[in-house]
Amino acid sequence: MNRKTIVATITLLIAAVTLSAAAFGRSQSCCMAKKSSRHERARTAEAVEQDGEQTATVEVTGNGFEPSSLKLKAGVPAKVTFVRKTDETCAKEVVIKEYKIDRKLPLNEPVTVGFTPRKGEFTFACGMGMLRGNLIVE
Ligand SMILES: [Cu+2]
Repeated sequence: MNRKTIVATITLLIAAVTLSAAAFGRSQSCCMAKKSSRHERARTAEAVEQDGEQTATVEVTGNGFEPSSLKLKAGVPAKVTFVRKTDETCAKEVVIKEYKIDRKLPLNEPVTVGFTPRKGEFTFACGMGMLRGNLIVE
């Protein structure tokens, strides 16, 4: 083996190690992302209150509505923004029957619905009521 071959071999080895390390890192973070989204799904989110209104965002993903449970304050005008992030879902619209809300959710287009919640528990759901989430109003 001449010097050039040795240098080329070492360079290749370093490249291979770097690539596999990068791939490992990616698979690690992908795994963690999955874990955290599963965690997210079980989570109850709370609306943020500011300037006399409360706002929150709910995403439609492959897991359904995330978060699947949303806490709101009674009597404070609410703006809840729904964003559908996937085509692999039947939740292409959102229905909140008690507040007469029925809106189409175009892919990746935020749709904000406004209503003033009253105390109680309500459901937001897809058009057929298969995928659903809860509004907890206190
Ligand atoms: Cu559905």
